[in-house]
Order: sequence, then C-alpha cells, then structure tokens
Amino acid sequence: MSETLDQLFEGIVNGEKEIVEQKVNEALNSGMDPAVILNKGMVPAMAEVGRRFEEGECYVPEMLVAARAMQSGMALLKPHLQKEKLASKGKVAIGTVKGDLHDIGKNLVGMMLEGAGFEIQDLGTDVPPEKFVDAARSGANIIALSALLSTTMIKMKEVVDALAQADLPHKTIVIVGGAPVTESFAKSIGADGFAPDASRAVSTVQALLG
Ligand code: B1M
Repeated sequence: MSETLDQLFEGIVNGEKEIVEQKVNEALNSGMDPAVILNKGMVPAMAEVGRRFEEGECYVPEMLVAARAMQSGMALLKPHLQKEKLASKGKVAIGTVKGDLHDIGKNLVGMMLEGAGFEIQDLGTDVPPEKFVDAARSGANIIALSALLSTTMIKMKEVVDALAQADLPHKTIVIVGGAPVTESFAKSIGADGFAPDASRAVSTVQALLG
C-alpha cells in the first residue's frame, strides 16, 4: 500500500476528517484510480474499526467519528466514480432496513449504481417496509435493501412480502446485501438477487434486468 493510502487508512480509523479529505485529494491528484483509493485505503479501515469494536478496543463514539471521516472522503470520491451522464437504466429505491442506522455500505452501493447509469432514490436508514412499497408504486423498478445487523436483516423479508402483496403495476426486482447477508439467506426470503459488495451489486442488477 502507498504511504498516502496508509495515512488515509489511519485517518479513517482515528476519525480525523481533515486528514482523510487531505489524503483523498492527494491520492486523486497523484492520478490514483478512485476505486483503488476506496477499496484499498478506505473500506479496509472500516473493517479495522469493526475489529477494534469487537475486541473492546474502541466504542460506539469512535465508530461514529470514523464513519463521519469515511463519509467525507466518499463525498470527494463520488464525482470521480461517476464520470459521464448515462441514459437511465432503471430507477432504484435504496435504503437500510427498519431498525438499522448503518449507511456507508448503502451509500457506496447507491454511488456505484448511479455511476452505472441507474436513477437513485435514497430512502435513508431505518426505513419501514411501507416506504419501499411507496417507492415501488411511484415507479422504482429495483428495490435495494441493506442491513448490517443480524437483528435487522430479518426485516428484509417483511419488505419482500409487503412488495409481493402490494399488487404493483410493474415488475419490481429486489436485491439485498450487507455484511451479515448471504446468498442463501437472500434466497430463503424470496429476494431476486444478492451482492456481497457494491461493484457486484451493479453486475447483479444488470444481470437481473437481462
Ligand atoms: Co455498527 N456494528 N453498530 N455502527 N458498525 C457493525 C455492523 C458490527 C459488525 C461491529 C462489530 O461488532 N464488529 C456490529 C454488528 C454485529 C452483528 O449484528 N452481526 C455492530 C453493532 C453491534 C452496532 C450497534 C448495535 C452498537 C451498539 O450500539 N452497541 C449499533 C447499532 C445501531 C443501529 O443500527 N441500530 C451500531 C452503531 C454504529 C454506528 C452508528 C456508530 C456506526 C454507523 C455509522 C454509519 O453507518 N453512518 C457503526 C459502524 C461504523 C460499524 C462498522 C465499524 C463499520 C460499518 C461500515 O460502514 N463498513 C461495522 C463493523 C464492520 O462492518 N466490520 C459495525 C464499511 C462499509 C463499506 O461496509 O456496510 O459492510 P458495509 O457494506 C459493504 C457490503 O456489506 C456491501 O457492500 C459494501 C461494500 O462494497 N453491502 C451491500 C452493503 N449493503 C449492501 C446492499 C446491497 C449489496 C451489497 O444490495 C442492495
């Protein structure tokens, strides 16, 4: 890993927003691929924060400042991950399910899908099933559900069931993901697709749309 990426990693882990912004800009100005900055410097830093939390080496406030530093770096990367304006390939309503406040993974998935030409309606976090149904009624043909907690991933089934019962005027695809979610879980709740990360969320949605 380059020195800049090392410092970026440390900046996120320590929740130092200014350092993170400075290092993202430094990496971009040096011509580094934005996907490399994200996947080698930034995403592993959040995994390290998770490891420290699990080991009792840090607590919720530290996770929160690390998340804020990560989000400020992501905001700088966003325009570089979405270069040209493409014709809309479909409308995605994305959200983190009810009871769950984690939004970094969801935001990354939204950014990648937007970069691939999809229209994004971001419903935010802690989203009840009815809101996903409303979004589908208003024209979203792809519903993207994120969950980071083993206690909230079960809420995905409520969304799948609510959509099935809603008698929608068009076909709606449901894709699910997030750290505790697996392919077999996705199948068991009747979701159309699963992706383990943001770039595979794009290829999965594209494959599902044929
Ligand atoms: Co939370 N937290 N957290 N947390 N947090 C985890 C998830 C945890 C694994 C930490 C740990 O113990 N190691 C653990 C969950 C354990 C479990 O249930 N299995 C945990 C816990 C326990 C909690 C609280 C309960 C802590 C407490 O209060 N005692 C609490 C719950 C609050 C709530 O939601 N109701 C809590 C709170 C928080 C903060 C608010 C402080 C903060 C979130 C801030 C925010 O998001 N704005 C936070 C953070 C930062 C984390 C960790 C450290 C990092 C999450 C993250 O952003 N990762 C996390 C540990 C970890 O992940 N290792 C942890 C980076 C991100 C890029 O990855 O979101 O996995 P991820 O997204 C990936 C893939 O999963 C996938 O693509 C992305 C990568 O490309 N993906 C999809 C995600 N969504 C997808 C959707 C798709 C497809 C792919 O299709 C639609």
